[in-house]
Amino acid sequence: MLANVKEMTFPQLGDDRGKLIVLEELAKVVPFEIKRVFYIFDTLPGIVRGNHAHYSNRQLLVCVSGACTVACEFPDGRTAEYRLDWPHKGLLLEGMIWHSMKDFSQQAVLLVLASERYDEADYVRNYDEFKRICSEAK
Ligand code: T46
Repeated sequence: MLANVKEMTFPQLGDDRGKLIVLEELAKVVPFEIKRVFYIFDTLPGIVRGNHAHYSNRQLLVCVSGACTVACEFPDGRTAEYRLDWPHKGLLLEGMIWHSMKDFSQQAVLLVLASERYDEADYVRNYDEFKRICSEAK
């Protein structure tokens, strides 16, 4: 069962006027065709978002302002947390990974590039269902 997380550091362009980062699809930085872009902002203190996995959708997460933590659980039960706190850091999530986003700072804007259009049927939102899918795939 595909489940891959990759921490990425994007090349920074720019000059003495300021910085610029380019997220281009396929061979350049983003390893999939980008079908959808959304961003999460105005998240209140203490709120945890996400709490789901995807069947097919691949996503690249970038906190373009502020910071947040992405907590992941993999099909084999391993867990890991990633702090996204710079616009040049990204987290690639591919495959069946239970993930949640938490500890949003004030002014945090989490940008998400997605490989698929929105489809609620691609979500596993029930944790027991996630564990069942993972154990059946063993
Ligand atoms: C993910 C994390 C990182 C849409 O109608 N279209 C969309 O493209 C999206 C992303 C959401 N929605 C609707 C579905 C819900 O009624 O917007 C509402 C909030 O979505 P959700 O509760 O899934 O939001 P998060 O912040 O928990 O999760 C989102 C993404 O849904 C998800 O793919 O991995 O960000």
